[in-house]
Amino acid sequence: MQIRHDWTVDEIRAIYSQPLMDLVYQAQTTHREAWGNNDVQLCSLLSIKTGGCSEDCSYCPQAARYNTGVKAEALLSVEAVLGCAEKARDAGASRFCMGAAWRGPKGDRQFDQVLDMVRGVRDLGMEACCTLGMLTKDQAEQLAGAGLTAYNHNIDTSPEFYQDVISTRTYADRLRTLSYVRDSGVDVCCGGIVGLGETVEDRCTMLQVLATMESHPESVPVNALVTVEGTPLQDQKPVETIDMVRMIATARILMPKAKVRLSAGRAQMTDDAQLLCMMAGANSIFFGDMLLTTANPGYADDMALFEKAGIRPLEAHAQPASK
Ligand code: SAM
Ligand code: DTB
Ligand code: SF4
Repeated sequence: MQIRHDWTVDEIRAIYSQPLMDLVYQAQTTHREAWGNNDVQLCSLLSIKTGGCSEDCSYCPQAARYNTGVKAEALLSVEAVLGCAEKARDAGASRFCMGAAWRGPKGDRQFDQVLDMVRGVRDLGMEACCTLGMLTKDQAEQLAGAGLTAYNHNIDTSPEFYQDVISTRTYADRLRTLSYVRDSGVDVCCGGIVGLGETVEDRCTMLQVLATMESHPESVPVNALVTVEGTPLQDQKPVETIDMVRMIATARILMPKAKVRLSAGRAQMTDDAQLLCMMAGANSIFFGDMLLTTANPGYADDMALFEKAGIRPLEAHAQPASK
């Protein structure tokens, strides 16, 4: 199948805004052609370093400057993290994602600990993913050397809206880290958030940034804003299901071979809404009771949903069917 990297915002807006049934049909058709199955990747997410972050991302409960009730904690030990990873593997996770509330890794000692975590997760037979904030070229290469499968670093929204959401770093900073990750040979996991107060134009522009990268990200997380009291975005109105479906379907059509992840916000959605997102092309989720600091649906509920819908977990290192 033809993979395009020259999408215009006009084309993307036309896809995003078409009648919902046509959009879902197009997305589902693309999904079947690219993936040849309806398996869904199960990723386990662990906060290895919680709270106390120096950045001012206006959605985030972990920014030190907002009073959200999230306490700053130290980096977890390698043993503690690998214990969680083993449990996640036994529960069916094929990917283990480790998140740190950092602007970027600082200090060699802590970074070395993270490298040990990555090696340990790979030794357990799982894919390993990290999200540690901004990286230097050297850090990206060291993560690659430790066997990291993917690095998560979101652009969150459009370049135009970005500075309304975050002031302590720039869009260019984000893109630089992403290029270091790409060049290191580690897979890129990059997406954004719906519900920050952005326009449809911002959403389409964000998707254009992703879909015109020289290589599309291997994973595209689509998060629905989880409103947390104490953050500047605490009073945003809940994201409508139809907006998540449009965003996921459009991402699927533009980037057929990416794993499109229905990420934050599932705990606030009904089962039916989640299934609609999967029908629109989402083929990855975080499972387990917690995201980083907020709730996720329970394990038993997720397994019951998969069972009822006949959805199987995607195997580790699965590739799209069409080359
Ligand atoms: N500190 C690192 C960074 O910002 O890159 C890694 C962790 S950060 C929590 C990872 C991503 O989680 C953010 O880029 C954002 O897209 C998402 N996120 C954080 N808080 C969220 C919220 N309240 N609702 C939805 N997504 C959120
Ligand atoms: C991503 O795109 N979503 C995840 C993961 N990457 C690291 C994080 C969601 C965080 C939701 C808010 C919280 O639990 O703190
Ligand atoms: Fe820090 Fe990441 Fe939260 Fe921003 S999103 S405040 S960088 S933890």
